[in-house]
Amino acid sequence: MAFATTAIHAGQEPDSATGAVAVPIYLTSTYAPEGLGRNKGFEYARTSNPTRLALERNLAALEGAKFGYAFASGMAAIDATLRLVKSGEHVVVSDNTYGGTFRLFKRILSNYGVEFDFVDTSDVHNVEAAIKRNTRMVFVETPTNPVMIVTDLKAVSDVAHAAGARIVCDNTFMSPYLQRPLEFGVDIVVHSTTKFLNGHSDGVGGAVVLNHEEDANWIAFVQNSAGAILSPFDSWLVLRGTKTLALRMEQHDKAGRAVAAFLEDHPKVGKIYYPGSPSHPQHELARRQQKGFGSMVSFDVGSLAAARAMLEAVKLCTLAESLGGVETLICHPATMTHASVAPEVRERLGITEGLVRISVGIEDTDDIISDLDQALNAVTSGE
Ligand code: P1T
Repeated sequence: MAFATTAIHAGQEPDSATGAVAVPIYLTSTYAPEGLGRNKGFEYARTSNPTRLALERNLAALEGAKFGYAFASGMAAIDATLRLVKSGEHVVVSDNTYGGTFRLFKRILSNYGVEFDFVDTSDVHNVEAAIKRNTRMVFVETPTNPVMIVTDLKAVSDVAHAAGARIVCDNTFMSPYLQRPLEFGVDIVVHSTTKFLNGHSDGVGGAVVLNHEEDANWIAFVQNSAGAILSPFDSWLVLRGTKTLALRMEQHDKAGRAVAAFLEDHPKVGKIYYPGSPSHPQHELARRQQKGFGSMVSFDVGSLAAARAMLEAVKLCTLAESLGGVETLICHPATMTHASVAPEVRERLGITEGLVRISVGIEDTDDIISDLDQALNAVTSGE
C-alpha cells in the first residue's frame, strides 16, 4: 500500500466492539480478565492500551518497521533506546543534535558509565575513527537540529554494523514521509511525535520503531518497567495527525523550499542552512536519501541584536520552541532549543547568536514570506 493509505488505515481497523471508525480513546487504567490468567490481550494500561497500540502499529507501518512503541516525549523515547546500552559501553553521536539529546547523554547517561563521543557524522570517516572496541551504538540525527547537517545513512550503517554496533536515527525533522532510515540499514528510528507526526502543536510524545525482535522486546520491557508511556488521549491526537501526514508534508516541503529561496536572496540574511539549497554541502546526498527537503530552515542574521529585532517584529510567525506544526514557528536556538549546549560547541557548529530557525507551517506561503520580509526589514544595519 502507498504511504498515504497506510497512514490512514494501518493499526486502525474499525473497533471490534462497536464498529467505531475512529479508534476510541480507551480511558482505563486496568482491564477485567475473563478469569485468572485469561484476558483479552490487555491487563494494565502502563503495559498496553488499545489506543496506544493502534498508534504504535501505525507508526511502525509508516517507517516500514515491525515494532513500534510510543512514549511520553521524544526524550523519553531516546532515553528508552539508550537502555539498550550498558555501563562500560560506548556510543558515537552526531555532534549537532537537539540540545535536549546532548543534555541527556552528556549530563545524565554519562553518570551511569556509558561513554559518548560526539563527532561530525556527515563525514563517515569521523564515525570510523571514533569507533572503539566497546562501541555498541551510533546515534545520528539527520538533518540535524538546527544547522541541518546531513549524514549518509547507508555509509554510517555499514560502518556501525562492521563494528557490531546498532545504528539509531532521530528522524524527527523529516518524518517517515520524507525519509525512511530503515531502508538504508538503520536499526532503530526514534521520533519526537510532538513535531510533524502530531503536526498540530497540541501534544508532546515520542516513538521508537525497529525490526530486531530481541531489541524490540527490550524496548517494550523498558517501556513497561520505567513507565514513560504516551497517554491514550495523546496517542489519539498523534493518530489523528498521521492521517494527514502525507498532505501536510507535501505542503511543508513546498513552503520550506519557497521560504529558503526567499531568504537566500534577502540582503539582511547571511548564511542559510537548508539541504534543499544547491549551496548546501550535502545537497546531493539529501536528494538521494530524502523524498523532499522539509520545512526546517535556519539562517544567520549576523548578531544577537539583529536576531532579537527580527524575532520581536514577526506578526504571523510565532516566536516559540518546537517545530512541525501547521503554524509557522520561529526561534533562537542559542538561547532556546540549544541553550544547554556549551557556548564553544555552539560556536563551532554554527549555532551563533545571530542564528534563527524557522519551522515553516502550512499557512499561505506568500503570507509567511511577507511576514518574514517585514520582520527582516525591521533589522537596522547597525544591529
Ligand atoms: O520535546 P520532545 O518531544 O521530548 O522531543 C525531543 C526532541 C528529539 N529530537 C529532536 C530532533 C527534536 O527536535 C526534539 C525536540 N525539539 C524541540 C523542542 C525544538 O524546538 O527543537
